[in-house]
Amino acid sequence: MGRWGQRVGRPTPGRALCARSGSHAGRISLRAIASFSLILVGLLGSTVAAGISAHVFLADEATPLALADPNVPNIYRDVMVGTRLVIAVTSDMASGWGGALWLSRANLDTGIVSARGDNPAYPFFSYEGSCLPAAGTNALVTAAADASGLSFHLLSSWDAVPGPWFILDYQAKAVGECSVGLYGYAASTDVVTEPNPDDPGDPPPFEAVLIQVLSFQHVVSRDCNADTLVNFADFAVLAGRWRQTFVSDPNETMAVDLNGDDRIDVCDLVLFSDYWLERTDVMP
Ligand SMILES: [Ca+2]
Ligand SMILES: [Ca+2]
Repeated sequence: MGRWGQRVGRPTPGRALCARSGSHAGRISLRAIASFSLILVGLLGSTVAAGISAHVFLADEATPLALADPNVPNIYRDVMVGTRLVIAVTSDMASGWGGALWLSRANLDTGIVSARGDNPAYPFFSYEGSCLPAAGTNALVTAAADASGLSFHLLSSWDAVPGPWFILDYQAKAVGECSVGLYGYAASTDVVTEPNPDDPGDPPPFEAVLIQVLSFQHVVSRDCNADTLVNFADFAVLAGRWRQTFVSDPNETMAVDLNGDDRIDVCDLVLFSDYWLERTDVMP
């Protein structure tokens, strides 16, 4: 049992998605998942609820990711490429609920969400490790990937109680912005809308109400030796190229020319220092 009390241990980030969602996306269509979820939500008598929210933590699952501006919610401070975060979906309700976390195709270029611990023995495929006890005995998390993006469908059970319901992993893949939307399924007879392949952006390819958008900004990693910690070993790499000039690669995810001016100097040292002793993940 981890901090959040999930029933299945945390797999390697990204493993669950890579290993499972691709194969299951072919067997379980987005339409089927959304329709099934909406049917269950209808039976459970719940629709979009104000009491659902997503919260972002560092990989230790305990430290909240700081906001860029304390007065502006959901827009987080810059994180280094490679940083693993945790998204917890919590509720103050004691009822069934259905919704989804969704990344558009464009956002998948920079960030990735993955779920934990699938249970192939369960009657319906579910990432059981992402379902926390408060979500109830029959909570489900399923994934679907298509041309529009990546969806993780979340469904709490009739015996859900207030508390943390779902936990998923997030990782910064490349420099740039990434937004993750939290949606609640809408109560409608027009249960599913077809995605528009010419418009990979909003809205998502299912009928839903937007609850929250988590906005991440990824910057070049200062962890030059990729041991998840920014410390003297990384400083030594920067110092070893001090005052050198060269042509920087703007696509490089670990570089010492942090401001991209083709020169290593005090400007890069200042940017390096911003992440001194920070980690991109928990201890390996
Ligand atoms: Ca390092
Ligand atoms: Ca520079």
